[in-house]
Amino acid sequence: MIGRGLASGAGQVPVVARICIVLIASLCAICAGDARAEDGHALWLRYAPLDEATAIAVNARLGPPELFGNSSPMTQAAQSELSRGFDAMLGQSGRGVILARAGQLPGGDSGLAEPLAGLPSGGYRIAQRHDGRVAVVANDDIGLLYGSFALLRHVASGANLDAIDVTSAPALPLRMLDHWDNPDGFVERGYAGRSIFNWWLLPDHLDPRLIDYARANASIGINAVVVNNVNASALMLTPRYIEKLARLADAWRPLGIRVWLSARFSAPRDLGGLSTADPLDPQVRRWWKDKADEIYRAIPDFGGFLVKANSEGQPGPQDYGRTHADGANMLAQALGGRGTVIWRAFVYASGSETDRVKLAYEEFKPLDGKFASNVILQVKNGPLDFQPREPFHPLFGAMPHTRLMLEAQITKEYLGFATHLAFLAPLWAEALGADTGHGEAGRALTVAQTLAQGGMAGVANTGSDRNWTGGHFDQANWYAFGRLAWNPDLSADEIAREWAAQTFSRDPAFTVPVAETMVGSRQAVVDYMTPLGLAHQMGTGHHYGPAPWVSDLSRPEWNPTYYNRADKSGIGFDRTVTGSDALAQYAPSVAVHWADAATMDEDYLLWFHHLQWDYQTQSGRTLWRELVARYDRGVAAVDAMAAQWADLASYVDARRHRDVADFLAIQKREAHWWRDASIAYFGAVCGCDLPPGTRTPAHSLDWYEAQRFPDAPGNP
Ligand code: BDP
Repeated sequence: MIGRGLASGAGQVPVVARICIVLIASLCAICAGDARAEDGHALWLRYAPLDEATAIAVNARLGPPELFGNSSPMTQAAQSELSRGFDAMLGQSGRGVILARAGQLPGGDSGLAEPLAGLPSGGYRIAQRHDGRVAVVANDDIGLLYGSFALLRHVASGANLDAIDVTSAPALPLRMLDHWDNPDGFVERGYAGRSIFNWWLLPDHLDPRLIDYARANASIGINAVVVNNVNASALMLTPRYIEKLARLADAWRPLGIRVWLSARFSAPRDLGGLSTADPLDPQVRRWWKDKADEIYRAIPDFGGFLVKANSEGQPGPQDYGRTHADGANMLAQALGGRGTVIWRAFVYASGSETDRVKLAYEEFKPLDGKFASNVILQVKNGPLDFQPREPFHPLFGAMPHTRLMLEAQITKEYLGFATHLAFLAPLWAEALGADTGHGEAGRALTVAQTLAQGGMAGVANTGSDRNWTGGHFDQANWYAFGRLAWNPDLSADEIAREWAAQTFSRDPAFTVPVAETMVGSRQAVVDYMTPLGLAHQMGTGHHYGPAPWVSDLSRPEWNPTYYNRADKSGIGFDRTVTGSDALAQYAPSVAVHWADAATMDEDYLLWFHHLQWDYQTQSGRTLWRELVARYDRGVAAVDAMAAQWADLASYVDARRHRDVADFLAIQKREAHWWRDASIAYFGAVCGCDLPPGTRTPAHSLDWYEAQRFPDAPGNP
């Protein structure tokens, strides 16, 4: 009401008086540290006012907000978001949009619903009615919610509504965030402060941030949240925590988000007092069934369990001589038709001198077809571990009788934490668009297509930092994850542009160059950290900074030297038939592209091949010189990003501009450090001189090797 009064009365107040009111209001806002000041908290939902011409054009397509049919908590959430967004963007309240369920459109508009026939849940159409006004139409209420957010996104990105006609539906059923948050508030691999979940105060107090978090998720189509770490505490399954979780589930339901739990496989022992957690033991099965019943009594739409089993010390069915399928199916039976088990494929055995990247395939491929219908296998995008670049995981396409989910990491454990600007949409798009080579009759079968019965999970990058994600540009990764899980065909550039327009400025003089930089930023990280297909060269435990020399860790596959295999004669991991033959896990039509070092995409060169230092790469340079050139290219790209950002100061509010500039300065320093330390080490190993004209590392190799960071964040 206050907003409406000010807006409608404004016309009667003399101009000078209006200017004074605005000035006084701004001063008060500054003095009071106004929460509306730009600190990044509003994410891409900040709904900045439109310029006058666009506001008039948009306004012409709106009318009094209206809902055809009965209201529900979900349609109320949609309507409240529409008012919030349009009030802020148009500077006045009262105008809005018609929301209509397909069957409830008035006669003259019934054709609007035609394209919705057969669309999956959540699909919507935004189009003009017979009178020119805009309507959001959907088969279900969640579609109305998503359509409302899509309409706001459309307008907030700077487009007008004159010819709008958009029909869209989610490509993948599950679009999930996985939080690696512990009950005590620590976030494993978190770089944005403590957990957003204050379990201690739940269920009595629900932080309003958790509603904003759910709005942000709903705005990009995320519909599932695993609230706790895969390295799970059994505490989360106790009655006390189920009550807390129920409060969260109630709060998020109107925004279309279901809660899920990471389940500790040994819970029947840890909590139930049983002597075993053997999945074939009747008492164990009973315990899980009772636990599931207890959860569903409190949370009727509970999503299900995510399980990390027999991996990195976690308990699992193999502790009892059972298979992963035995474990997953036991939990699936406990949930029954009510929910789903998501079983992680991220496993690797200790001690063996085989190739770690082969292990998940070896373990799970034989189990194809053995999982219950409510089990989904969750596979990381690549076969190693969320590296800056990896080939896609060979399990995609190789498990035709198993529902699959792709796991991506939004938090940047291996890409410079929250401080490096690395837009991950290109990384995910690369994986999603890869042809697995398992299509029928020579047709392509992309990784994204193999997820049609599963979905995509992203390890969340949120925390208690005011801007949620530590770095402002890290918000773009949360955003891009949701957008790609909704539509894996979206281009990274498109996502970057719409995000930048909503988050910073709609001016194409800003969005175009910024999107271009964002799209190139991931390759920059690859170049200054792990060029030419190198992987896992990060510092021990915390994974901060370069450590290609580390070779003394107890498990062979924890050592960077295991992956770079650099010695006097050459560098790289031979995964061809003369080496580990991991290549054979891919379909022949795919493997052939990586088999020949001379013709392959050199971004994967040292992932698949061990080559002499004087091997001639496709540029004509020797391998050593090419490596140095790639490190230099990465460093130069970061220098250019920092310079570009300085030039764009006039488009961004001072505080966020400074925040980003500070982080870019850190990234610049660390990119140089990565390059210098890596060149110092590899140069020493091969006994190679620096190519002429190349900058000498700032310090000695000893200096780089002596760096220690026991205080690096996110390390359990
Ligand atoms: C690794 C992380 C570790 C996770 C593990 C996983 O370093 O903290 O627990 O992945 O995905 O990348 O289970």
